[in-house]
Amino acid sequence: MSGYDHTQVQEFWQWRWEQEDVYTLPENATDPTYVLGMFPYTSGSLHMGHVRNYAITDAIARYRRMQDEAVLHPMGWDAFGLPAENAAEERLTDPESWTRSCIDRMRDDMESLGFGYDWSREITTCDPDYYQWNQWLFLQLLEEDLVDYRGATVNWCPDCETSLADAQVDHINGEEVCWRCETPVTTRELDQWFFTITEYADELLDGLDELDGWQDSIRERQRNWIGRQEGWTVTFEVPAVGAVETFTTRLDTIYGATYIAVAPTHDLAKAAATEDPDVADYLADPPESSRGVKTGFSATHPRTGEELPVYVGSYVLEDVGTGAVMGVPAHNERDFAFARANGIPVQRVIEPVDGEDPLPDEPFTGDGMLTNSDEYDGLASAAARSQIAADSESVETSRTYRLNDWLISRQRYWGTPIPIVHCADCGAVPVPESDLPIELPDYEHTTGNPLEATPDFIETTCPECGGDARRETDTMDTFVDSSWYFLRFLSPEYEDGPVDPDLAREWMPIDVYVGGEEHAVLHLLYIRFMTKALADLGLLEDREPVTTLRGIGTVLYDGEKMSKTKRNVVAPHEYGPETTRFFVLSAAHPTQDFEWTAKDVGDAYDFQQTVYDLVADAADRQEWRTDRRAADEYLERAIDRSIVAVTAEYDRFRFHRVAAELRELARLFNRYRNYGTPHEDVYRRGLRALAAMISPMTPHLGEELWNLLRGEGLVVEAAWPEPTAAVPDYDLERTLIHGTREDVREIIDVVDIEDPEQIELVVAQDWKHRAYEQAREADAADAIVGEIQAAAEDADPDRVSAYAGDLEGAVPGLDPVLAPDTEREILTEAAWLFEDEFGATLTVRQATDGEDLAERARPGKPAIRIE
Ligand code: ANZ
Ligand code: ZN
Repeated sequence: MSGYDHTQVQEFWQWRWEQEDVYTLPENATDPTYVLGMFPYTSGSLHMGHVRNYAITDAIARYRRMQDEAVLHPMGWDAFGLPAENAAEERLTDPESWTRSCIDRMRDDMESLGFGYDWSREITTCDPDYYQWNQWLFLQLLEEDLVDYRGATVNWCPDCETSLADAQVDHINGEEVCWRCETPVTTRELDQWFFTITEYADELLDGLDELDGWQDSIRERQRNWIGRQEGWTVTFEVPAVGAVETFTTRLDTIYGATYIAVAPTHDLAKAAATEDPDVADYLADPPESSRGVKTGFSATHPRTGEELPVYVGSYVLEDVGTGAVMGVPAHNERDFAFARANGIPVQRVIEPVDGEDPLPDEPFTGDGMLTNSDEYDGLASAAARSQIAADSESVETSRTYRLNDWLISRQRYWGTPIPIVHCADCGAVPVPESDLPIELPDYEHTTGNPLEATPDFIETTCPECGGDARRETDTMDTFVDSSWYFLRFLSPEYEDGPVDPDLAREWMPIDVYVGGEEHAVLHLLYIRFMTKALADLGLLEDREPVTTLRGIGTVLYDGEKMSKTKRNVVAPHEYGPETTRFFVLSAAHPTQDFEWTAKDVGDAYDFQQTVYDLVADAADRQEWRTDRRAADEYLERAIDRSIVAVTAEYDRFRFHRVAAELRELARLFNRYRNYGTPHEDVYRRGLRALAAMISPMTPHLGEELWNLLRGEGLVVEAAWPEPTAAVPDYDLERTLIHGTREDVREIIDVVDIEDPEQIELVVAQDWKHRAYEQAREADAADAIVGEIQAAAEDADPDRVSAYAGDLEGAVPGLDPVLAPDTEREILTEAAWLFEDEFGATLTVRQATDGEDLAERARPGKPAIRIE
């Protein structure tokens, strides 16, 4: 028998798949199952995280195809982005050439791994054919008022020389750093383009409740990111200047407000700075500490009429609430620290109700009972909030969000040009649709934004007045490219819009979307936003893009994430592509992190060899049996049980459990063929089922096995195996067999039986089963004795009440068991396993009252005698 030659087998089957065109989804397919892995950023070659991600989607796609579903399983390239520019600078090439060579390498990697993609739908975001639709979408959103152009303080990475969205700022050791290069982030004031995603804040938040197919952890992170807070705005008049609006969630503390504080970028702060150099200094370099600066303004307390000092405080965030707060030092930690640092009085207005007095030196931040609050004294916090709101004209209920508008401007070359022209007379003018795409010019090696250094690109005429104008040099955040790419896969050639609306109606949403947990917030929020916006444009019907989402864990090496910078990368090919695939799938639940170990990879390799040997042996076999024996009945049922179990595990994406099931099945086959001459039909069916069930995880091996077994056609197109008989209680059957074999082993071991000859299994009497079922259905222990006695009235009352007493202690929580006949049948079929393992003959019978084994037999746990 020859060994399994991975390389040869892989090349051959890849060629066959291509020849048969098995992965191309016909354009007229009705409602295919859409399986998508987050498309890769084109950074070089595939890493282990990619392999894991795409092995999962590929297994799902193959499994669903064998379930007779049409499957859409495409792949493409997230090809724009800053690293391409950096790489181009380092290697003296240009971003496009570098990106294209990465794509070629990654596509080769994917093909050698045997991922079954419909390559006819391949998309690349740096193709003008693709990014023209970014520009088109920008114009549509602009028309819908979902685009804003405004001066804003932006996070700035001095190293990448570009602005960063909030979510691209990482926090390392309390410092804000760039997500790409970890350079500390500074700020800049720039005119910027935004998508006003905040318009959808409520829908983005509320919609999460309906997304049952998403992990709770991801939904929770989105909720926190959107950060909706219900509260009130309270307006304080500022004589001579106007008014200041503050946002609070604790209106009940209003009588404790002893000052007003505004963010350094607040209008009031700017106004104060023009008159007061101290304030101007403060704004120029706002401190990290609680130190504030007092302005000359005062604000009138809307309830007491008192004049409160107005401060500028860097702890007040410009983009939270209104960028201004009423300071209540007695009941808020940050306000307390600020009051301390700036000599502001503290006024207590809430008493704790549980009697515990707060320390005099600490704020009390809980709800309680009002004091020092005029007519509201004695009210509880919650009641006081609604009462004060109802009584005060200057108070409005209000919601605020942590979510900000999506800043899409990047001051870089390698991205989609924003289709805008700046005209001295007409302002920012959108480029007419007919002029799209605005293509990127050739790359210039410069510092800063290469587009600024390309006069041919910049100099243009105004679409409105025809005068001289300047092209916008900002390009779009690459998250714009990926916010709708899943739609382009439906109709990659469509020319009248980003997607054919008829196909979108039928094929969307994505049925299963799989990707790294690091995208739990940004990317997944942006695709949800874009879907809703496109629905409002009339292009889509669905308002959510993804039905079932799986975020996947990380592959670790020595406890650390495998990554290029850590130099602990194992290339997918080191152990052979299919072994790598099988290993990453069988190592852990998809959402779990797991450790790469050479031993586990070796096991994955060996298992493929084992399965191959089993099948090759059967293919060569001359001698078969045709009469059916108990062992064959057992095998038949065990195969059915495996099919049911494996199917359930695939449905839940638990590939590691599939692998465990298949290992067990292979062990059983091995035992069976060593036990005696196999029954041809039963054994061949089992091996074919094994080949089919392993093929979503190891497709090349699957084809090879299928071929050896003379299966019809290709396994990738074969039907998923079906059980011959229903096995609703397959797990009970297994528990019974495993448990009983375990018990026999233990007895032989404990009693130290040298050479067992006879094993007798005695199944519990019918009345015990009936009593057991009564007890199992009872939700409480009391009163079951009577019911049990009624259920077992044909049996000896003393025995019944003794058994009822036993059961009473175990209610509730009795495990389900098989009916006595089934129990006997299953054990009888398993007799050969006992004989094989223990070298003894096995008999199975039911207990009769009076014999001593009958006392010990329990439903699901036969009495055992060994001689
Ligand atoms: C008065 C007050 C009294 C507040 C009190 C709290 C407790 P949390 O605390 O997370 O629920 N706030 C509002 N806008 C802010 C801004 N731009 N920068 C910093 N802080 C701001 O968030 C709500 C509270 O955060 C608000 O309620 C406000 O302080 C503060 F005993 O108002 B509170
Ligand atoms: Zn003009």
